[in-house]
Amino acid sequence: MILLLKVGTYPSCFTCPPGRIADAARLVLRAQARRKEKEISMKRPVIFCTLALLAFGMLTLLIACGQSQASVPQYTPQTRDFTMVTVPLLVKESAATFGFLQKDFAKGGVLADKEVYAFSPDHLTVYQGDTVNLTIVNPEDDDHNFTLSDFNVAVALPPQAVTKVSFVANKVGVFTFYCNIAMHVPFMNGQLTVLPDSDATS
Ligand SMILES: [Cu+2]
Repeated sequence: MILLLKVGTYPSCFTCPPGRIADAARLVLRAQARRKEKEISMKRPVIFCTLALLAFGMLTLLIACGQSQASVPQYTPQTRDFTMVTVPLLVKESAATFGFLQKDFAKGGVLADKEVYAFSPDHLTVYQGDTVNLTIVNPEDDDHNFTLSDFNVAVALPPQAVTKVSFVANKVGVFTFYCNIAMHVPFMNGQLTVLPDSDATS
């Protein structure tokens, strides 16, 4: 009895003509296609907005870069003139005034085989690209020299004479200049500071 009822529930499945089945299949496919179209049409504005935002971001970045490059003024290198002098600070002659130097200059003393001289001024500051003109006065009766190895500068400073030297400060940094006469090392030195040219315009 139960079997008969079940079979009786689906009599039409076995009696549908093939044309109707094809129509039903077409309807299902069409419905699926419509659903896909709907999904795509719903996603389209999101994709468009994302692309628009990306394009806007890139454009803003390009404009900002262009403006920052355009707004940085270029530094025009200058000519910097300095006058320096060599100065005796604690030398053998000073012992007549400062008695303690007798012991300092003696063998085993803190200034044995040394004398203390200086450049004045001993700090120079320029910008990268500047031409540095130095006029160095040596008023003493001792020989000195001005050595700035980083810029290939090495000039003798004869006694009681004025010596001129020029170079281009073409690299940034802090560089030491000195007199390399053994008796004057390590006391007779100074520093040249070369600032980046961008510092001059900021
Ligand atoms: Cu010297």
